[in-house]
Amino acid sequence: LHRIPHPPRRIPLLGDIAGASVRSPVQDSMRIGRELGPIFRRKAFEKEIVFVWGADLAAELADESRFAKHVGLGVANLRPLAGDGLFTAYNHEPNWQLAHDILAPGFSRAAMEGYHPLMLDVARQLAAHWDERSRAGDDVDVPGDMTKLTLETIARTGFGHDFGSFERSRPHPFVTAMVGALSYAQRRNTVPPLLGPLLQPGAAKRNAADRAYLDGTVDKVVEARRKAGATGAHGDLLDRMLETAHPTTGERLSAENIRRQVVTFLVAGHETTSGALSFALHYLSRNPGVMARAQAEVAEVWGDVEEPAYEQVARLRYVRRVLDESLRLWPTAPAFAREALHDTTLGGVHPMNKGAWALVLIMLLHRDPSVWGEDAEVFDPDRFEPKAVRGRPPHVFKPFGTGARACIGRQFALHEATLVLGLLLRRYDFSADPDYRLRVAERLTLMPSGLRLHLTRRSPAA
Ligand code: MNH
Repeated sequence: LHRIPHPPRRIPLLGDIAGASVRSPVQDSMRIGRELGPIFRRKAFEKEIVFVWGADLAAELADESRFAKHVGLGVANLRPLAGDGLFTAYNHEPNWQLAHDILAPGFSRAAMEGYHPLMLDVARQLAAHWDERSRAGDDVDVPGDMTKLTLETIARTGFGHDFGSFERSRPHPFVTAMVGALSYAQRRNTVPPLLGPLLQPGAAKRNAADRAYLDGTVDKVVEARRKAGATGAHGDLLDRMLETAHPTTGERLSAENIRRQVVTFLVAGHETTSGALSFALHYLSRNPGVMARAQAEVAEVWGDVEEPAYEQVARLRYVRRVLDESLRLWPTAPAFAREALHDTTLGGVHPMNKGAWALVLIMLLHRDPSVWGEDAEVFDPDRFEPKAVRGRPPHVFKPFGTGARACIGRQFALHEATLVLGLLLRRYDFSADPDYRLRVAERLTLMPSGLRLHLTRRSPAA
């Protein structure tokens, strides 16, 4: 460990807490990591974490023959809520493979085509809401509305449930409880359990209430489907969870595991996509040239059809690059942890015992100048032109994690987000308040805060 640099002012017992905030651990680490280099460590109280962001070291950690997902920190802190659900399961827990095999077909191309009409419905609901705002001359609350959209999308496509988000002026209580649970899990990374009650009295009790609310919602969703008869006719994620046996072993998910999967998918299935859409809209509003190119592409690919077909979304290559570039600068799930499968040496110099782990800071990996150039901080979707992508080494763009435990919802998120951006780009020009400075809120995930945009309706034929 002594080879790995840490911040210079280390305080006995407290660790590297000078200038650190429990509200922005990722952005603090990014600042510190830039100073200390591609591998560094930070200590909060008794807990020390090794961070990695250099492209070479991160590529080594992506080697599945040497490393695997580590369930630690924020992911482990979500275990009381998400248990052995897909995201929080330990690699060795049998329910991971079982649920993965049962649910993977729910993310096939055929499944996406099936979700497409429902995704379009939700996107149209957002457009109706934004039309109303723009007619009234009001700005729109981007993260708030993107969260309404993505929550409705996963709830309706996956579970046949309508939260009625667009009929509310305030966030749905499900979202409030989820943000509470995520923030609590994040705080527990830095504040030791014994100090928690002193620093934040009542937090544990509020967290128990948030969890109870989330569980209660899940139970109602499952109960409604059981009553309606889960005949497999919906063909959605909930039908798969309730009705489908493992293709080879015939085994099924238990009722308790289904609860954990439903809450996992309702949370993982919307929060990060909402952030990705919000950052993309931020960059579009700041880069009129990019916006114009994206609008021209939508006009070319969609023509004047009111309802884009499934394939017409996949063909929005430039819009997709806008999304990729937004996820490069602000990967909304900003870190993942990797543990050694056996004793090994990282980068030829850092010995790791079996089970030792490190956290990959995706945001800094995505800004490593040795890969992305000296202008790595600049937003430029052309970095994702096929030729440019081929010129880069593998494992340098990891917004969806890596290996067997990478994101199962990647295609779902990309299809949904591309569809929505296409629809919005066709309908509006976006402009930002010139005084707005991007601020990023952290709650395990990243979300621009206070982002509002002004909309100008484009002529419908455009
Ligand atoms: Mn998603 C795992 C990022 C959208 C469901 N997701 C991961 C991981 C990252 C990630 C990173 C790996 C975490 C780790 O190694 O510990 N996910 C994203 C991002 C978006 C996203 C940036 C949107 C943009 N995720 C979605 C959507 C769904 C989803 C949409 C569901 C519909 N993600 C999951 C699940 C896992 C996961 C489930 C856990 C997979 C596994 O371990 O088998």
